[in-house]
Amino acid sequence: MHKVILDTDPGVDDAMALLFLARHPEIDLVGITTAFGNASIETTTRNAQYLKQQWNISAPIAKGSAAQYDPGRATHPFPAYIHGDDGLGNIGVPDVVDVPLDPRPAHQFIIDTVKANPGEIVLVAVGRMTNLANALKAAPEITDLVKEVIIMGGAIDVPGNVTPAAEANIHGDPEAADAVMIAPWKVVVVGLDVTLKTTMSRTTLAGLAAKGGRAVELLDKLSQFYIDFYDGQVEDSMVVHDTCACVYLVARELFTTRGGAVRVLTTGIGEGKTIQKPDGMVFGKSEWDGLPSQLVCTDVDADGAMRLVEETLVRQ
Ligand SMILES: [Ca+2]
Repeated sequence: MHKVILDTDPGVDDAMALLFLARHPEIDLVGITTAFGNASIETTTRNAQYLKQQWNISAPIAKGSAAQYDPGRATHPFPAYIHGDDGLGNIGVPDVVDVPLDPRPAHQFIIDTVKANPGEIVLVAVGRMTNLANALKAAPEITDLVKEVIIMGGAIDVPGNVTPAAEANIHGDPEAADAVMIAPWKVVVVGLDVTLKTTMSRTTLAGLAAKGGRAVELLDKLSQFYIDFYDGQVEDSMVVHDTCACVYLVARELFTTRGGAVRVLTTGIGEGKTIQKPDGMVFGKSEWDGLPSQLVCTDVDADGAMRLVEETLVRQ
């Protein structure tokens, strides 16, 4: 059984990831921590509460930071044109959802849960890395206690999606992402190199909704706005970014990986770019030297991954 904390900014593709984790039989979702990114922290937290309520998810929710890791960094505008003004495809989520929050801030929830389950917790982070970096800063000893960190973010050998250099989750808080990459724990980077290959068509999603009950019907409804956005890139389909990272957790044999230290550029025109120094390649002295070797995903069996996603979403 994989004990997982999902750090998330719901977010349409976050919603699918949450349902995947909740329905996969080998995953024990022990906590949900919220990040800002697809929308404000108020909105993403309310959305997590709404999805927990609608999907009867037992895991507690802890609200994340409203500010970047580096307090001097200005916030980028939220991408309402991708996820809707409400962050869930403009389906009319109530302003207030009566689901209690854990009293602790997200980073403290992460620290306490990791310390209570030494060596067992996998952190799956599918938003900006702010909460993970705050947890590292407050309790650096957790690096010895976390089993693995799997992130959706970055673009290693491919262009970014918010600039030619940078992917959105990294670009939104680059100092936080760099802190996560260089910490002495095991990080797996599931970035655009692979997530752009995992897509789900509107027709497939509708078919899943027809056999997956009310939970998948809601997922289908809230995904329509996002599919409309992605229609220019992949015909009548959505890119399954965040769920792709969750697939790695249970089916890593579907992925090709490469080891090596990873750094994130925090200034200049490449701000938010993720760069790996592949293990075994020889360079001159660099800012990658002596840092932990992390795994980046360079390829995926997309058909196999999407079969697993489809099977899992319709489990009752
Ligand atoms: Ca996300």
